[in-house]
Amino acid sequence: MGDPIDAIVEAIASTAPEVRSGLAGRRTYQSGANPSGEKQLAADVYADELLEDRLLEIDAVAGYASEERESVVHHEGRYYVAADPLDGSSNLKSNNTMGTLFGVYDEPLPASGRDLVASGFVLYGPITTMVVARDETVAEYVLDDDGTRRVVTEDLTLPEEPTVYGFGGRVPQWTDDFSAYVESVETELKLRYGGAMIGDVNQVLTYGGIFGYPGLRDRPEGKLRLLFEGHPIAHIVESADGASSNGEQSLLDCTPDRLHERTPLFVGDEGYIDRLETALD
Ligand code: AFP
Repeated sequence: MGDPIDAIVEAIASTAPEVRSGLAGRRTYQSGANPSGEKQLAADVYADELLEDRLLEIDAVAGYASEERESVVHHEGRYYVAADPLDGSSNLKSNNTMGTLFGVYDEPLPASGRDLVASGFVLYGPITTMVVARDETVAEYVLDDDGTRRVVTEDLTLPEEPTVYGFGGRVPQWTDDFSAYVESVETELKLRYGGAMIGDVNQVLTYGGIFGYPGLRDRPEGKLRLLFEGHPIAHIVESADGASSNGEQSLLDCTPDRLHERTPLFVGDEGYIDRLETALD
């Protein structure tokens, strides 16, 4: 039997051409909402069902959970996959970047970030790329239309010189401490915020810097989901010699009580993350 984690990564890579070709006809909202109360695009549900089908075909997959469904679908196996099938799907209407984000856990869900054995994302930009983190190494691939994965960077690490930043949430909703921190950052770095975390974090992986979605005045828990967004993106950035935080500690040291639990989320250059934690202390 081949490497089960590689089989999981390959299954996700192989859905990419079908997801991409299925987007144009699925830009309308379905009735109903996901467990976080957000409207679901037809594309969200389509990508979710495709991932479920492909992943549950793999013997080693013991469970599949996603941002678009209430609970874990259980199966015989060892690894649990948690996914955000279409991160940034509200960008589909305006034809901007989106992606698929996933984490592979070695424990039943919800689990700690330290139980991740692999993570990654597929980025639907001008081209389709895939980033995979495993064994403290991050690799970047280009995905061809037939789903073939070609490695372009074998050991991706954050550039030493940070150049970009991006923070979510409306400015009046930022706490005073966070606003003061951003005032210092914006004098040093260039703004890059596109509304899809995967696209914005790929800016940070490529040019160095920091991305975050803070806790807000009326929503101290923030917007993004710890299991489906926080853990995998933290695992990728920390494996690329960067850092992550919920404002106090690494996101990988956080264990959600509920599947769809939200968290403040920050990833990027270690120096900027340290300064953030000091500012919010
Ligand atoms: P959607 O998947 O609903 O488009 O949300 C995208 C996202 O989860 C994350 O990718 C973005 O960083 C963030 O939300 C954007 O939130 P704002 O629309 O509040 O900027």
